[in-house]
Amino acid sequence: MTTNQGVPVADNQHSLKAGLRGPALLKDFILREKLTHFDHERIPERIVHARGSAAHGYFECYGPQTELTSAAPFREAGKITPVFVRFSTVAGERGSKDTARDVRGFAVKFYTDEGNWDLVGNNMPVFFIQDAMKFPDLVHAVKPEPHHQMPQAASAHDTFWDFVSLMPESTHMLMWLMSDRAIPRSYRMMEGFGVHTFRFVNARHESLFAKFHWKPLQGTHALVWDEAVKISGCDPDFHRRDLWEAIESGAFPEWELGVQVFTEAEAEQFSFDVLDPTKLIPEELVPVTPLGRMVLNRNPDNFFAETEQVAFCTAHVIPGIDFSNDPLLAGRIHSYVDTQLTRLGGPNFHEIPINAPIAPVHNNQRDGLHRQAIHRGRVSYEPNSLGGGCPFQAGAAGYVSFPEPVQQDEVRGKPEKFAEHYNQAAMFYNSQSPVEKAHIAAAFRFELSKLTVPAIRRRVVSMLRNVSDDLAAQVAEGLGMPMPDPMPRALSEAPKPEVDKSAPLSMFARPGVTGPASRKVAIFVGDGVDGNLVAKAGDALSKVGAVGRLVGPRVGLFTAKDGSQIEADASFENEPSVLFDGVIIPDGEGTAKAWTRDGRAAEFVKDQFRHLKTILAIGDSVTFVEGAGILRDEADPGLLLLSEPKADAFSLFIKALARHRHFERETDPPRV
Ligand code: HDD
Repeated sequence: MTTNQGVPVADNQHSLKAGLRGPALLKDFILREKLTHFDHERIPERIVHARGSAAHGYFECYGPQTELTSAAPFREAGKITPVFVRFSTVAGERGSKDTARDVRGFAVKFYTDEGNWDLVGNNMPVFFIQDAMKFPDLVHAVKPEPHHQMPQAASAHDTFWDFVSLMPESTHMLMWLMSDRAIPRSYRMMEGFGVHTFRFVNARHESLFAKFHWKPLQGTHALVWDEAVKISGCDPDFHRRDLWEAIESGAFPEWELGVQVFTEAEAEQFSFDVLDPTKLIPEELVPVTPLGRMVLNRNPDNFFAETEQVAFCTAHVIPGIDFSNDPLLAGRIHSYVDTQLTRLGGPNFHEIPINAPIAPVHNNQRDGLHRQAIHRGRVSYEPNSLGGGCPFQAGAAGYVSFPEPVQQDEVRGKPEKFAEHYNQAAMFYNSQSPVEKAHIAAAFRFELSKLTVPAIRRRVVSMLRNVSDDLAAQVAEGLGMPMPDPMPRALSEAPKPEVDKSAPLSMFARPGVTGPASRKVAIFVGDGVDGNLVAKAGDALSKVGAVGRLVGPRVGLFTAKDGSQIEADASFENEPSVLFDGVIIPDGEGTAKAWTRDGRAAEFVKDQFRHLKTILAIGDSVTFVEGAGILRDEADPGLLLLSEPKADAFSLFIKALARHRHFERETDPPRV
């Protein structure tokens, strides 16, 4: 052990004192260095997206896309570009819970051989506002209210709904936020979107518009709200842990990157404006072209050095990628560097290892706080002759902005199509399955029930009347209020949308291909349990890549029916039901009796049932499950109550587990 000056430390346990019981001495440079450094360990957290988790990986190109773009990652089949990806919630502080109802950030840094490209997106393809001018207001409204700093990591409060109900352009995004997209099961099970329209530019400087999509191989899956609330208490790190454990265990999460490409002329024909970030382009209108796949295969070595210090920025583009005139994007191009100057303490944060490009850096920028590079020689200007003219400009081989003609009056305002706010909100709602629609209504009911100002509730429901009277009526009923009149529309005649319903907008459109792999299953254990069944259950799960954990009334050793010892990994107390995707309750007379007397065991299976998970109970355990109020229902494929240990018990369980949840079972209010 040494000091920061490299001096060996003899004793790291005791400060220097004048005698064993005497006063500590100011000249103790070792103590002072240690405390001073510690005092400065925290840096400001991100103003938004403070809570996040990240991983390393790579992007692999499917094939050359040089007709579309000269961007380095898309030049040839099999080309590998390293990436670092940070997922986040938006509103909560750095230590807040993972499972809040919120948008999730999906930020990807591509370390390409022509510099870093950051695709700083979200798990929703649209945004709340159309202009960066409104961003500080939006964030002030959603953050904890300034007089008492409540609530943390939640949009269910007056100021958020006050703002958005006065901002009809947020209607479409509110539909996404109230949908199950806002409570993902895992970061691995979310889509990602670049949101804005970007430009692809090819080597001939021809440009097409581009919208980016990340599609998860794991499928898009969500929590249910009651589960999300309970997870916040028992594991606020739920998503962080899930990502970490999946990567550690080799279940590397994977996404396909695709792009919607279209011409400016096509864009002009659309009923909406492609520069408006509150609108998406239905895949029926412009299909998604797959470009390659991204695999996350390495956890960071140090959270602070990598996940915390990483600095994403929409201005980080490479040759082949350019901006559109989306006014929200314009503000972002400024905002990210600006915030990082403060957050990372100066202009040299590009030298922090996680931010440093793998492409070499040569320029005449010098000095500044925390400069790491040691520039040699006397030349730091261009043009020069003393340095042999170096570094040279790259000319046409460098970044050349797309020469978009600009010939208009300077104005503050927006194009007419931006003023249509409800077509796509309605398209989103109409594209949802009945289950998803019910969850949207329940989410509005919950969020609005938390408001203290009835006028704000009325305003939101009046907004919803422009989306769906059916939805508005359900929300009004849930709040015990009469239906208000619809909110007046800005446009008397809305353009007719090309698409009323778009199948990919439902989460059910993408169940994924990895099935039960990486899903967590509790296997109940206790004294007298059938050890043979416990072992078989564990084997069956690991064969399909699912994770079985032995859960008992306490951790530690239990004696199975045949006298062998079984060690529980977790207890009903320290890993309750919400942390598992399914439960297997093996046979065992004594065990079933003990579980019947244990309220925590009953609560465990009730929550499994309520949260629509797969339950397998065998033999005596069936009595325990039924005693908890869960009645046999042959039509429920996720409720396997077997009086005998049938040979196909575990394969039936795994098949049911792969369905993620059994929504047929759901009632509002819940039955148990
Ligand atoms: Fe932003 C962070 C995504 C609009 C200003 N934003 C941030 C992060 C993500 C997004 C994923 C976290 C990156 C990380 O993990 O470090 N932001 C979006 C998306 C938007 C969006 C998809 C709309 C399409 N953002 C937006 C606007 C502004 C900002 C309009 C300001 C004008 N965003 C910021 C910021 C942050 C940030 C203040 C906070 C910390 C940071 O940048 O590094 O600059």
